[in-house]
Amino acid sequence: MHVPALNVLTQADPELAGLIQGEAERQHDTLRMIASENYVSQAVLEATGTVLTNKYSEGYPGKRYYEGQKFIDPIEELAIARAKSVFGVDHANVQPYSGSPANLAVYMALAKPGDTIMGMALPMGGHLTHGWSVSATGAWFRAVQYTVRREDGRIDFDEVRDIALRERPKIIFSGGTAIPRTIDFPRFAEIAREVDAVLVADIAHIAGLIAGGAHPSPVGHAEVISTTTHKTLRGPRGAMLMSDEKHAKALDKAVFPGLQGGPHNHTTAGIAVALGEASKPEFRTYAHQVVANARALADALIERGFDLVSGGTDNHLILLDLTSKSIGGKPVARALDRAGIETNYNTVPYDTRKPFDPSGVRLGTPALTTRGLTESQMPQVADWISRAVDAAIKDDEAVLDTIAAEVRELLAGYPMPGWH
Ligand code: DSN
Repeated sequence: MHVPALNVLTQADPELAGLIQGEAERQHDTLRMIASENYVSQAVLEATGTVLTNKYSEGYPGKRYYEGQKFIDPIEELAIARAKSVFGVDHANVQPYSGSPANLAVYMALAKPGDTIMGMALPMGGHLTHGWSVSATGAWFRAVQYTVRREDGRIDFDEVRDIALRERPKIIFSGGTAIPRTIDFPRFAEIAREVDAVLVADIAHIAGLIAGGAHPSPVGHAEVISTTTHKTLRGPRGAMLMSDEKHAKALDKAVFPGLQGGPHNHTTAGIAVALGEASKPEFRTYAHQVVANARALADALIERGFDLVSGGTDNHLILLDLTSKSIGGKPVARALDRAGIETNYNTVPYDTRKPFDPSGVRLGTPALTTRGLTESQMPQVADWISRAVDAAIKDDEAVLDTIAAEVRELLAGYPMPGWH
């Protein structure tokens, strides 16, 4: 049963309530390994499902365009204060609706259409909004892109520096969506300084690891930091922009009135709760466990003959390269899903297959860590993945169903926030 209970919704709209119950049960019974997903706490669920959704609050605390902000202002101030304290920054804006709008606000604050901007290419592990051609950021700016080395899947800082010196970008984005290694923010900052660019750290994937001390912080290196709040940070779906005082005003103006209307106050409250949780010692334990689990899983997968991009992981994420298995990422992700293991197919650097059926599968350990799994279960997880890949190659659905039952049996012993 969903927690908090859906008693009234079940009466008012049984069809919808049934779908929500179904999704909650699915989340309970599945080994959720999409690297960008997690389980929020019941406290975060409660805060986001409140009357705060009823309220319009264009503007910022103390400077709103609508009356009735007696409780909304302190809620947003609390979220801001907690973001500043957890990440050690001068300024935080907690209003961006999600990661892509947050990054758009960065462009609006720091550049003009047509300016040169630089980011990691999407197939190398970057994000759409770091200048990839199909994104507005690739269409409206002159985007130049850096890659990773073919030999070891790591960022080639000589190449980053060469491109930066040649192209003189206004903004350099560091970070991405499929980077299994520690991001060297000081090295990026050195290059940005040399070409007089603003370094932006997009820490969406690793924000929780940074908050918990399991990944180095970009603070003091990147002038602007952008993050979502729902990945390793374990808050509701939303985003934040953080910076030194120098960029504070421009970022705020870009978010509102530049790009958005009223902030989603129920989300702001959920972010405040999640940041409160992230400041506790238990969160540090969780963040380090996420990394320990990913390392243990990477080792167990390598032992079972899998190739991993960059040969392993330093964070929460593993990129399986299935090239040597003569099967694509898409059929494997589908087979894993039937086996109760939720992942996503993903391009690998220098992929020879098409983006809709690439050679990789991305795995992450944040959600299973929140459920309470530790290193001791990772060989079992690797075993299931290995059996599911073999079953996908042989088209053996019975094996996938057997694995799904084993997954359900294991997870029955690990409570899920939001389900009882
Ligand atoms: N969709 C996110 C991810 O899965 O990494 C990035 O925006």
